[in-house]
This record gives sequence, structure tokens and C-alpha cells, in this order.
Amino acid sequence: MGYGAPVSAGDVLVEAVPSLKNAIVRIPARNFADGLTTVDLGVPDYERVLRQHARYCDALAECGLHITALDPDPRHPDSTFVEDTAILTARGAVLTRPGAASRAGEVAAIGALIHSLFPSTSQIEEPGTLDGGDICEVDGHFFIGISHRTNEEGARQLAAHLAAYGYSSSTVDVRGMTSILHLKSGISYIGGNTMVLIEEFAEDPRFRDYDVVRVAPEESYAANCVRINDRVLVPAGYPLLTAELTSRGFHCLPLPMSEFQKIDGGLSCLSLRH
Ligand code: CIR
Repeated sequence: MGYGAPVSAGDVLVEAVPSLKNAIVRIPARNFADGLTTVDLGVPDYERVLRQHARYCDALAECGLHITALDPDPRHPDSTFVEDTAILTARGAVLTRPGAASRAGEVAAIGALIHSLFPSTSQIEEPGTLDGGDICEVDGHFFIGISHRTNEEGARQLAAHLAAYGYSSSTVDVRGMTSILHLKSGISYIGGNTMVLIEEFAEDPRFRDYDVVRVAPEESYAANCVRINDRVLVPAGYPLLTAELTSRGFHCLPLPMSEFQKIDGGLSCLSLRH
């Protein structure tokens, strides 16, 4: 969703229009550790998963959001990563068709809620696949990652749905980038024309019109951060990025994410915001 134009108030950056009011999350299921992963960081500790998730929900509330918390869904160990199931915009929603077979049923499990909130919801159809983690909205323009989860047909369908809502879009092919699962594992838009980018994207001409915050390679996990109203959620333990954002006037809220990182999850994927 878009943010209002930044207004400078002394050394504090203030957004004119806090536009997010609600968030949807799903409590992690007891078999969360069975989720898909490409990293070798150990097995998540379920009690710590629940604590980190609760802290995340508290942070959303601190940002002023009303939270709808869905019950754990042990049929889908990855289902706490609700962001992958839908694209929510100010003008309508699109239900996705996740690229991993084990996650296919997650959309049906959340679909009724999305339909009740967004009556004009559309849907990515076979043979398209699309994960919400590949979609990065920047003030009404949507960058759509083509990844090992989101295919060209899924991107084409989403672009058509977005165009019907009056939004523009363009694709970014990340299939050759082994370091990221989704586009948003490597880029985040945090308002104020500011784009947080991993090294591989830092010189990319597609992002040259933005104020670029370049994430150091050793902090690349932190490139997935989330602007919510007047705060930026950042993963705890990444001091370089936190200091850089703070020096630019952003109000950072560091959150422990170690257990989600073990299952390839970042901050954005733990909620759907609208
Ligand atoms: C998966 O591989 O699908 C999950 N274990 C992690 C999904 C993370 N989602 C996201 O970054 N949007």
C-alpha cells in the first residue's frame, strides 16, 4: 500500500498519511519446523517461535494496526507466512497460487476472510504460480519478481489484475539469484522514495530513481524490512542497517526473527497488511 509524501520536521522524517490500519497473521502450527527451507541454520524451537511471533504481533499493534490472528493450521507448516497467499491493495485483492505444492492449500484456508474484506477479489489461475513475497509495491507501481515460485504466467495474470485496478507493474527476474527466495528477500520499499536493496540490486537501473539504502552482504537478511505507518520493522541483530535507517530519520523497531529465518521467512511474510 502507498504512503503519503514525506514531510521533513527537523531531523525526523514524518509521513503525511499513515495508511495501514489492519493486519492478518496466522499463529505458527506445532509442526512449523516441517516447513520448506533452503538454509542450514538449525531446527526452530517451537516455544521460541511462538514468543517471536507474539512479539511481532505486539509490534504491529504498536504501529497502530488492528490484528486478525488466524488459528494454527498444521495441514500447512508454512502457513504462518500469510503474505504469500494474497496481494492486498487499496483497490482490491488478488489471491495467489503458491509455487510450492505443499503450500497450495493455504489460499483456500484464508480465501473466505480475504473475500469478506475485499469483495472484488480476483485469483491467480493455473498454470500461473505466484507467491506474495515476490510482490513489492512502490507508491502504486508493483515490482513482480519472477522466481522459482512465481512464474511468468502468474506475473502476467497479476499484472492484468493490477492494471484493472489502475496500477502499473513491471517484472524483475530473480531466478538466477541463488541468495534470495523471493524478490522481497532482497528489496524493500520503506516510503519516502527510499528503497532498501541487497548488493546485487544496488546498481540496478530499475531502482536508480530511488534513494537507495545498500545492505551490507553480511546483513543481507535484513533487506526484508517493513514500513508500517511511522515505523520500520527490522530484524534484530543487524546494526549497520538499523543505524543507517535511523540516520535517515526512520524510526526502526528491531524484532527477533531467528526462528523464522531458519525456515527462510522474513518480516514481511508474517503478515498481510491493509
Ligand atoms: C517457504 O519456503 O515457502 C517458506 N518456508 C518461507 C516463505 C517466506 N515467505 C516470504 O518471504 N514471503
